[in-house]
Amino acid sequence: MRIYRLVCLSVFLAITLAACGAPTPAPASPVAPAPATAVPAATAASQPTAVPAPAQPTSKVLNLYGWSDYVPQKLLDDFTAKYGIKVNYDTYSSNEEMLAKLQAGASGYDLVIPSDYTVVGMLKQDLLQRLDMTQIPNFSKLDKKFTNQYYDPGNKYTIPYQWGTTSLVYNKTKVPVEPKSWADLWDARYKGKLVLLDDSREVPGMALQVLGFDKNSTDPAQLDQAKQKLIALKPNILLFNSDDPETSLITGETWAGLVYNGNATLAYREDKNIVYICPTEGCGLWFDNLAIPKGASHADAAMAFMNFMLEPTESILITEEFPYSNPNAAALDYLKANDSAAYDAYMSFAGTNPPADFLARAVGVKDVGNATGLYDKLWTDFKGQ
Ligand code: N2P
Repeated sequence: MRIYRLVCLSVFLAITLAACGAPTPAPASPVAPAPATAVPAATAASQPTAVPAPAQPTSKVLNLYGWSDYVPQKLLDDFTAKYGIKVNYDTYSSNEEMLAKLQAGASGYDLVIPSDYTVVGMLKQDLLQRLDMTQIPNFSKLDKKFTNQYYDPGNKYTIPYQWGTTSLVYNKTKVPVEPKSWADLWDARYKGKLVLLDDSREVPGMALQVLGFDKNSTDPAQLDQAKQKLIALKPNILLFNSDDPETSLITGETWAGLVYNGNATLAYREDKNIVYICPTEGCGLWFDNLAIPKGASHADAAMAFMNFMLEPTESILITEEFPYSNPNAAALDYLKANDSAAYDAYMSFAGTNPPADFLARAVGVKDVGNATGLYDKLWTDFKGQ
C-alpha cells in the first residue's frame, strides 16, 4: 500500500508539474565534489564514500527572512550550537510581502524562502545569488522528484525546503453538507464560517478556477469576474489568515476554508473530524526553497544552514512541528525507521501525502510578470470592499 502510494506520488507529481507548465523533472545535476578543506579524520571515518567536507563558515550571524510558523526554533538552536552562528528569524506571510522588502533594497537578509513562481520572478530581477554546491553536499538527500525543477534548472540558486498543496479544509461535523467543490462554499449557510489565506494569488486563483478560467489568467475581464465572485463570498468569510488559519478551525470558530496543507494537517492532529480535499475545480501546488539574496553579507552561513537543514535528524524537525510535505527522502526514511507511528500519520493524511487524484487536479501559481499588478489591485479592491 505504501509503495503503491509512493509510486503514485511520483507519477502524478511529474504529470502535474508538466500540466502546470513545468517540464517533467530531468535527473538532478550531480553535486560538485572538490573539497574546500581537508576532511578531518573523524568525519572521514564516518563518511566512507569520501564526501567532501564543506568549509567552516566565518560569519557569526545569519539573518533569515522566512514564512511565519515554518522554521522550528530547535533547528535554529541546533544550528547555533554546531556553528556558533546566531540566527535572527524575521517572518513574512506571503511571497509578495517578502519580495517587496527585497525589492526595496538593502534588506540585510542572508536567507529567504521563496515559492517556485517567486523564484522565477526573483531570478528575472537578478535578486538571488548563485550557490556553491560544494558547501551543500546534503543536497543528495533530497528526493530527485523535487530537484532540478522548472523554476531553477540545475538548482543553481535554490534548495528545496518543503512542498505542498493549497486546498479546501473542512470540519465534517460542522458543515451543512460535506463540500466537494469550491463552489459549495458560496452556500449562505457558511455565513461567517470561512477562513481564507491572506494571499493575493491563491484566493483569486481559486475564484478563477470556480469560474472555469485558468488559475494564472492575465485577462483583465476574467480577473474582474473573479473579483466579483469573491465579493459575493465575503459574507461567509470570517478571517483572512496565512499564519495560523488552523487555530480557528480547531476552536470551531470556522468550519471550512482555503489553507495550506500544513495548516490542515495541524488542524487534523487536534481534531480527527478535519478533512482536506482537492475540490472538483482544482487546488494549488507549490514548492518552497531556501535561497540567498544577492549581496547577502553572510552567504557562507546561509549555505551552511542549507546543508545543515538537510540532515535527516534536522529536516524531520520541520515535519514534526510544521507538517507540510518534506522533499528530503533521507529524512522520511529516518522517520520511518525511528517513529513508525509518525511516519504512518504522515503517509496516511492528504495534507502531508496527497493521493494521486488530489495531485492530478493541483495547479501551481505561475509568475505572470507585469500582470502581477492586476492581482495586487484585485486583492486590495476586494479586501477593501
Ligand atoms: C507557512 C506557510 C507555508 C508556505 N506558514 C506555503 N508556501
